Amino acid sequence: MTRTYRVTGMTCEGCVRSVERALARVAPGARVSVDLATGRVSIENGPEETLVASAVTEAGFGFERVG
Ligand SMILES: [Cu+2]
Repeated sequence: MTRTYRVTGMTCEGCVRSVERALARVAPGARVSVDLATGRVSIENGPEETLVASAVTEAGFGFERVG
């Protein structure tokens, strides 16, 4: 199953990589895609939302649930 979130505060590819790295730590088996322009983050087979949210916010970015 795929869940979509919005991550705020990303301004460059370095931010994208920071988010990807943070998510890889909590979701090693998940397929993660991060779109810099929209802030959309899709996670296939990821962990529960609270883990995603804390990984993103601990990396210094904002987290919003989408849908
Ligand atoms: Cu950046």
